[in-house]
Amino acid sequence: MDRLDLLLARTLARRRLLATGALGLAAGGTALAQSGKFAQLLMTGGPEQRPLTSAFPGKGEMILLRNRPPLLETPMSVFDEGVFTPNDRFFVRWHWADIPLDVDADAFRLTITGGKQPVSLSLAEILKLPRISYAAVNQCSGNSRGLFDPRVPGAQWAHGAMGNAMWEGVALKTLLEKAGVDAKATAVRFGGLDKPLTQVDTFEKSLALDHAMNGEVMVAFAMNGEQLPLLNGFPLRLIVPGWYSTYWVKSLNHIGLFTGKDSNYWMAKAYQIPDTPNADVPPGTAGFAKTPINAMNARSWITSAEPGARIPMAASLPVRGIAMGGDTGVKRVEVSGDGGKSWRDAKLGEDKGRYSFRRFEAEVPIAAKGALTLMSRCTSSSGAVQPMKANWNPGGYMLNRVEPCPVEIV
Ligand SMILES: Nc1nc2c(c(=O)[nH]1)N[C@H]1C(S)=C(S)[C@@H](COP(=O)(O)O)O[C@H]1N2
Ligand SMILES: [Mo]
Repeated sequence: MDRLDLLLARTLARRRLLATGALGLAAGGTALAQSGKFAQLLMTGGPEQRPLTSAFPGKGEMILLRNRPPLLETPMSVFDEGVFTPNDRFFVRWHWADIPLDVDADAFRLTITGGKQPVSLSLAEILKLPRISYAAVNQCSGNSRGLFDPRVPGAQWAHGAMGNAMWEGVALKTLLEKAGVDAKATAVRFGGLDKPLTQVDTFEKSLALDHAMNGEVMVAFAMNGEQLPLLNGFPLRLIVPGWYSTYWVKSLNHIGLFTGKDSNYWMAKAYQIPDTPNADVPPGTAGFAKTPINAMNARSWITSAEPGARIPMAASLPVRGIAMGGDTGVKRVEVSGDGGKSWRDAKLGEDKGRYSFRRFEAEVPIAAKGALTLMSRCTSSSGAVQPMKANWNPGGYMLNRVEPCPVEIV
């Protein structure tokens, strides 16, 4: 057994343990719910809780959705601790089970084809190139899919399939210029070290040439000042700031310039959204015009209170959270303590750049004991406002409604 298999076997053993515990919970009492071994969730139709695991290499306590290929979600409490998501709590998502378990950093090469000359670069050579660095949110297209109503198939994430990091690497433009961009090229394809186990398309994504050459798209080797964790794409990954992380190809080892349309499954068939404002169609709609998913939308979450929290009565309640503008900055965050009837402006935290999370805080006055619903609403720098009503599409992409956080004042 290799290293990761051993670790995954431990995860499975632990999962069995948790399942036994869950039976205990059903039979008699709430002790286990307080043991900290489950994350509580707010999904129509459940599950109401999911097991937490610390068994994956380089990862602390994560919400376990699937062992292999791994789907690990960040608990919401992590986002309350700072504007950046620590590497060991950063979510993990792979499509195919044959993921890199070990990478020989000396033998590794990044190849670039389709340019004026083929290029093959070692990590040592890449580390000598001019560097760029910025903060950016990495968010799965299907983040919050488990909250779709009616429900849709796909990974049933709550809100933790996202994270914010300070990325450092080389501008893709610098690398493409090394290869020499042919006048005929119109797009750039990206592939990594992971492989499907059957005869299906490898996970590859592509970007239009002008997007790839914008000087911001990055081939990153560092995240929050450290090398990338293996599960987050060591040694190199693509960063496409402002766009969903399906484009952020991990363990990137091949870049290809090409002409024409990309017919790979992952561009032509998967990750298609309705070509409507905010990818929104009435539930059940079929046969609409589609387009590949692209830029993210504005979102915000209250992180200082979990849904269902019991909070002691006081004149006012301090509320904290995080917001993102999508592919632009955060202009404004408002907070409500009455389920969206009235709003007050929150104070914004330090601006870490347009692609970063931005923290916010506010004081919500409390009139009386009892149930109340906290909410936050982000307005992006380009004026987009989070909708009160959820957008819907059959892929479960781009949910960004104002999230209710029901609490009990006692
Ligand atoms: N090589 C490779 N890169 C990939 C994927 C993959 O399956 N293989 N999944 C993508 C998707 S859909 C997501 S959400 C992000 C997840 O990034 P993370 O695991 O670092 O959080 O990686 C993207 N890059
Ligand atoms: Mo994703």
